[in-house]
Amino acid sequence: MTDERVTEIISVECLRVPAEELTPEKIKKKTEERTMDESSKQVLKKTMEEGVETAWDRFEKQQPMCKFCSTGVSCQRCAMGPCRLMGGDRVRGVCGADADLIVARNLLDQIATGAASHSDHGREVVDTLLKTSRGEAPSYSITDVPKLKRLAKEYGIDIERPVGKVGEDLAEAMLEEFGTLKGELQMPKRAPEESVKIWKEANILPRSIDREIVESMHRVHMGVGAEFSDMLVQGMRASMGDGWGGSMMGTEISDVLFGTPTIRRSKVNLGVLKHDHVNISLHGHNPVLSEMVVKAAGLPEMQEKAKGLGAKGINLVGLCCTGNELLMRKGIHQAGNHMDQELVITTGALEMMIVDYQCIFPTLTNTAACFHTKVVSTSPKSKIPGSLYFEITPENALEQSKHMIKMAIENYPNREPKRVLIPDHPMDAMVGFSVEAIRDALGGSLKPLLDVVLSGKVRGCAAIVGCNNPHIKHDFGHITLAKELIKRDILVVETGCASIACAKAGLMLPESIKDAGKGLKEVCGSLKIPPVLHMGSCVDCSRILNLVAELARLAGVRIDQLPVAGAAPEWYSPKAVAIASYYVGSGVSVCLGIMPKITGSPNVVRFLTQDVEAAVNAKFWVEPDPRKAAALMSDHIEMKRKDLNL
Ligand code: SF4
Ligand code: MSK
Repeated sequence: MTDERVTEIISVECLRVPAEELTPEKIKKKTEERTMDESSKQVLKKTMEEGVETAWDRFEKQQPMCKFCSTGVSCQRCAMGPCRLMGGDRVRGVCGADADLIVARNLLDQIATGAASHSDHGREVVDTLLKTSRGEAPSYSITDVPKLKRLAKEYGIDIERPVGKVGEDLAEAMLEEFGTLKGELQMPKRAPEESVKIWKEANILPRSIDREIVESMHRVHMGVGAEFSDMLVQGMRASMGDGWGGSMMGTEISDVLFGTPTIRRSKVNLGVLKHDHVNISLHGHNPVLSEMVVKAAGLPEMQEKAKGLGAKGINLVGLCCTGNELLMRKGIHQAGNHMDQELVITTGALEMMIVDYQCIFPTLTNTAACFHTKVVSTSPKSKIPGSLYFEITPENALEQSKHMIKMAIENYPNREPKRVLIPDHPMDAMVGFSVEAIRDALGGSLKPLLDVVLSGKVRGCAAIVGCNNPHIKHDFGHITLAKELIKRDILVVETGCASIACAKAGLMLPESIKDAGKGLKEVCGSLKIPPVLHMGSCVDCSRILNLVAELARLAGVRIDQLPVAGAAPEWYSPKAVAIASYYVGSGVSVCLGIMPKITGSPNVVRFLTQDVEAAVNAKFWVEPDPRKAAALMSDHIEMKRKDLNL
């Protein structure tokens, strides 16, 4: 390593499973059982033929999973334990905690983790705005000035001043809200007053972003929170600080810095890799890094260097939510979602995977060690053993990106053409449906959308969000649920890995209206848009909050009165738990496809699936069968319509 900015942490080995145990029949069967996506199937088959270990293999090795952990009744919160509630006369931990408390504490811990992850990401984005506005990060610029001014106005900032000054004041006002002494956040005020009133009464209006997360961690300490329902309410308050605070800041300020997404065409699935290009994938969540990598890759000197080593150019592809950010704003092709991350490397055609943070398997470097791929980690929060490490800050991001790209180009001659498998037929997709883009497509207001819902042509809207999880066949939950909902004339909006699943299945093409019900077909057909709209990454679940807030205001009702519902059919992440909690807190009922680890406490289950409704007019359902989930959501939407006399 000649460059001092590059550190190779340690070397790691290729992890292998004994390929000889698998007959062609077994490989075929496993492939069909594991994924629904045709491009993923081809490469997944290759992993088994070559014996490259994947998360599916590790999932199999973990079976049977611990029943105490699966039901949430294990605790290792203190040194008197660990404790497991085994039934009989062993129904309390050493400290005396019962199942209700242990389950509620574990769930609160998860929500706080999810809220912290999103909000820390949001803070980094706002910090980049601050440095950009002060001229300390010259590679970045403020791209959407009108949006900056709209936000500044919302925060009571004088906008009749130079853009840099407005940006600086807005960034400071937002950063202050992470630990504000005001006792409230600004952006929940976007919701109808009547909704905010309910949140106040339910005690779930966040006092600051960090405070709710810290208090959650305090409450889970042994000997603090002892009342399980109090713990769950605190979880909802912390999640509201994420949805209407940290995540919303992440989304809004990413738009200010990098541009508000507009409707555009792109391509998705593992077939977006190219045989004759240097392939680099960008994986994780934060666009602060990836935007600079895109900039650096476009420099003529980089393209020339690639050509000098026999490639036709540089092909950047996205993965997971960093990919979603680039797809929405720049139309950068998307290679796949969560369960595709090892498969991208297994194509044998990837020169470099650059990661920021969240949802990155710590064994990606082991997968890369089976091929010529280099993995580069970039955040001090997320160093990965076996990766190269280029620390990225707003001040150095462009320079560091140039170094990374040079290394990726130099790795191109190391590709082994005989081991390359790039699936054919990348799928086209229409993406970029920010609230602003939807409004523009409708002629400047969301009123036409509200009108078709009120008239009944469109029965309502459903958000499908969240991850992949080997507990369920890859992409099956997302695709099946979306198809079932559009058939029932329900418009679907999506973020995160759910959106990539449906894009890979062709549901984000205007032509997919053929699968929609009559009313939705007519509405989407006249607008030439798909019945499943791509709204971005996981932090962009806040775009969906903005959408429902605006629709509710236009209709003159509360959010919980709208004919809408949410779903996370394949969730795995604590961030998804936080998202589901802030949707329910905001008044949107949510159907989970995977049971959270709460069944050890019937009281916690009852609270979340029934009692919470009395406070916030929304609740959770859990339904692993996406067809049944669609029926549940559709019935709920029809009930809301009836309540509004529609
Ligand atoms: Fe056991 Fe209580 Fe300690 Fe948990 S907090 S490990 S239940 S003693
Ligand atoms: S990447 S949080 S697996 S959506 Fe946002 Fe996908 Fe879930 Fe990560």
